[in-house]
Amino acid sequence: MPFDPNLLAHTRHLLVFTGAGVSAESGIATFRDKLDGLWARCDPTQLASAEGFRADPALVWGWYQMRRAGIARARPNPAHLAIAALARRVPRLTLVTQNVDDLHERAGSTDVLHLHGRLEDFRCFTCSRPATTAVALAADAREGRRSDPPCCASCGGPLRPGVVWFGETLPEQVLDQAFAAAQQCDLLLSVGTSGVVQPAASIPRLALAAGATLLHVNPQPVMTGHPREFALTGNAGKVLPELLEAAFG
Ligand code: BV8
Ligand code: ZN
Repeated sequence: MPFDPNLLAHTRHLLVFTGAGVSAESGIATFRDKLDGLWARCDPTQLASAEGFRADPALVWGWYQMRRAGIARARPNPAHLAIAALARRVPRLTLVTQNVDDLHERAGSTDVLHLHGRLEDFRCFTCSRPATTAVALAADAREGRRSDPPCCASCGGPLRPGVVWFGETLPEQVLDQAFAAAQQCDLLLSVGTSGVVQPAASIPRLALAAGATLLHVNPQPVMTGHPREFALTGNAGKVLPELLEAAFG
């Protein structure tokens, strides 16, 4: 049965849950996409880990520098803009993202809950003291190469990106807010996620269990067969504007 856009038009509390796919049409590679260049033979779950950083800080820091440069060049795409527009059309919207880029914010979304942190935050790997972006970016920003991380001003340890690495716990307060929204929303719009990474991937299931309707937007099949689960198959940059048009005219 197709999704009824009236469910979006009449939602009381909409939870929008996004993954790497929402930034794909901005040119940002997803975690499913093959890595290239220096990192072609690397496993992203290794690179995005404390072990990976400890083993080769310059390789991991260089990977984040390259990703940061790509995000700085990228622009929000129509999917980000449609999600920002939704906040002006529904009574209550909670935006939870697994992404570490700032494209939702640059599209106009506010109060974005970043489950996996943000690329533009930095802290010391040794003493966890926060570091300013300026210090971190002053480091050699040659793209696509190994690059030694800058040193912490107070203990001399290497700086790391303020993201949640595999094997690290998610920010508790953010996760609690996301779980609470999953329990309270009546519609969860899941955009561009493969639903592989835990515990983030449990959020849509939590919403379904609490009685919400779940709508996926993804070019790939992601349905799990629940009666209140629907999918719009296609790229978010095309599907979301069409969905808003169908729901709000
Ligand atoms: C933790 C920041 C435990 C870094 C990221 C069960 C319970 C708990 C943990 C685990 C568990 N099972 C396994 C684990 C361990 C692990 C995990 O989930 N591993 C996976 C690989 C199986 N989880 C963790 O380690 C988490 N930590 O639970 O700690 C713990 C407990 C106690 C004490 C200590 C520790 C931490 C996970 C966070 C990792 N950090 N990001 C960085 O970015 O560098 S996750 C990273 O991968 C991304 O942020 C993103 O969230 C994720 C990739 O997922 P997606 O966003 O879905 O992207 P993906 O590429 O997979 O899919 C893209 C989708 O888009 C596709 O479906 C595609 O079809 C679609 N698409 C493409 N184009 C478009 C599109 N859709 C729409 N439009 C398009 N145009
Ligand atoms: Zn330090």
